[in-house]
Amino acid sequence: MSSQIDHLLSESRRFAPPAQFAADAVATADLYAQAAADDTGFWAAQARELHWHTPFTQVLDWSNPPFASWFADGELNVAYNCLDRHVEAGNGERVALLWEGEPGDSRHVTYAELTDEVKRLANVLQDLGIGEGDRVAIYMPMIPEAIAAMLAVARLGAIHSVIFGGFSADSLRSRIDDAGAKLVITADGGYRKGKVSALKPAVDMALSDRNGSGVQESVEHVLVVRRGGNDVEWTEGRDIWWHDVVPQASAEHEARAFPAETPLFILYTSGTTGKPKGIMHTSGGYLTQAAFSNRVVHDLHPETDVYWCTADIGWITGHSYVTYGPLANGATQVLYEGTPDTPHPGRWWEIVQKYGVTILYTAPTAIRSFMKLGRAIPEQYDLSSLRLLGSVGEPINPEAWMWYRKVIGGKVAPIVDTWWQTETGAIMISALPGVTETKPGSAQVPLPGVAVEVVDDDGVHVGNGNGGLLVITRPWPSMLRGIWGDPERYKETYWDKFAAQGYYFAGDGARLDEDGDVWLLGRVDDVMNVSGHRLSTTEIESALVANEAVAEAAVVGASDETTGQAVAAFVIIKQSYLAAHSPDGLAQSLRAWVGEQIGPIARPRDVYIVEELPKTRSGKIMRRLLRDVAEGREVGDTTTLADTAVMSVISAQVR
Ligand code: 6R9
Repeated sequence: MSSQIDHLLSESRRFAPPAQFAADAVATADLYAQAAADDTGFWAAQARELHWHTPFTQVLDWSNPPFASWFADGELNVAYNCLDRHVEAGNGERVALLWEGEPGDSRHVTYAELTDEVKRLANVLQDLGIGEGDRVAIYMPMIPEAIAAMLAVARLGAIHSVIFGGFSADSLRSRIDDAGAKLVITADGGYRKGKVSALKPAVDMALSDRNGSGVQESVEHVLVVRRGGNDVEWTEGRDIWWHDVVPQASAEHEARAFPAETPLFILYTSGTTGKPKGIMHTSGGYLTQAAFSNRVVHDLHPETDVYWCTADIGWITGHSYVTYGPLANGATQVLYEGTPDTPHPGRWWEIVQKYGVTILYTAPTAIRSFMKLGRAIPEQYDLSSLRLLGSVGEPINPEAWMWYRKVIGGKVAPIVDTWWQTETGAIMISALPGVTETKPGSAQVPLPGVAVEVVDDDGVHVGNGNGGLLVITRPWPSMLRGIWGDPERYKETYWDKFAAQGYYFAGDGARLDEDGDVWLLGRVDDVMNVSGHRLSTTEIESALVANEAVAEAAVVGASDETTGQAVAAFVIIKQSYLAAHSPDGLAQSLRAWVGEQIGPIARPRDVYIVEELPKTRSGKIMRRLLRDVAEGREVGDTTTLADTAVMSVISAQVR
């Protein structure tokens, strides 16, 4: 690992932005100086780019750390900022969404049309009893109605919880329960990989009395968009078709002003324990930083750019850089429903060509899978419209970075490698295109107004040339305001480790190179990153152990050429099952089981059936040793194991 890092850190290639790009860039070098002189004043100026029904006079209140409030006496409406104000400014005819369905159907939705739809929907939601502070679960494919749903909830001062469409009924239920959602907005199904993938049945199952766990109680209604055309069951009185109520509703709806700290959404993310954390974000600070970062990092010129962020709205990237940032800025963006390789492997590049996409923001895992397929596929399309490329979700290796630049970016487009988290709400570390010389593999520098450090275990700054833990040393507007229903866990997870210094602990390892640029080294806890999606080892272990054949399980993230990390599971099978089933059959059925329990994304790449697991004397599983095995390496130091022979047994079994 360390020789690999040294190799990375000796990366000496630098890429200056093209002169014309720099001349026209949204970001300027003096942003750094302004923010350094007065960071709260800097954020206040960014916040004033939004429309405030009641202007704020307070900026940051950090008198009760780690609970921050920003712009607290100001009032705004998030949906008004994303919609009505663009229409009122005369930009109603500008296209907001260039939507492309997977089968090839398409729709263009202007700002005026989207505003109209959101107003109607807001009236419908209000009639269903949704108001300030109520929670609404959204479980939808990537269709314009999904964006409208988020904005209509926000318009009412209610709180959305978007649940990724790939999650199972169980995951859906636990998230609905934790938030106490009153309403679920879903679709019959959406297109994925060439066929309709049903969504409504998962909602039905989540709300039914399965396993004797009782009928789900908080949900009163399910609002269903027809998209897939698949057959669905119907619960009279509870279920409502969108097309039966939304088009008929009034398009008059006044956006009320809400205090800046009104909760906007909860988004569940994996933690180190099995139970997902409901990360909570509020309105004014979040929208300020999402919009600002989207402008300067993506060099967004809303009048001329065609922007495309490929993330699903089920992830934070979809919240900040599909829904809120771009719409607050009045951008025109592509929204694509399906998978990158359906119906053919050039699908994305066909979309770039069709719409003349100028800014593309995607994940390293996607870039690596295109790399594997070869440059001949993108080379069949005209990608010359692309002028800026972005990367998010995991470290991008220099090889993939260079391929992205050459093959997709025509050897000229700057690449921004953006580090941030569900918790940070917005991009925290990235080059500013047009200002920063970029460096393949490094996320580089904190954004203006953002303060990060790399520290050792005692919170002491390590200095250039050294590695340690990434921390954020000053509060920022889009920081999470807590974990839904669990303020103690919020403190414990993010603030206790460096309580003396008052630093936010991100959970990532990092190094500073000789120039002081930041290189991210991955999670230091038991969270995996598979294709840019965070998965907790513990959550998958719990799912495995819940299978009747399994005695014990340990899960690790093993490096994978395409997905960054892949799930590798080591399981001990109960004797009775071992006798009656083949190991291959067991491994297959456990992979499927995890897929059903959590979702296909969590399905292990490898399931190794073993007799024992490596444990320390205190009973902690040493996952680092299992990672060595899963990555085909020489097994490391085993001296702290209770039984030092166990690793040779495991290695022999795995081979
Ligand atoms: C936005 C998002 C957060 C974790 C984060 C880190 C990893 C994200 C990265 C990156 C290296 C980057 N991560 N961006 N690592 N370079 N540019 O992905 O949020 O799903 O909460 O994941 O992803 O490990 O801590 P989230």
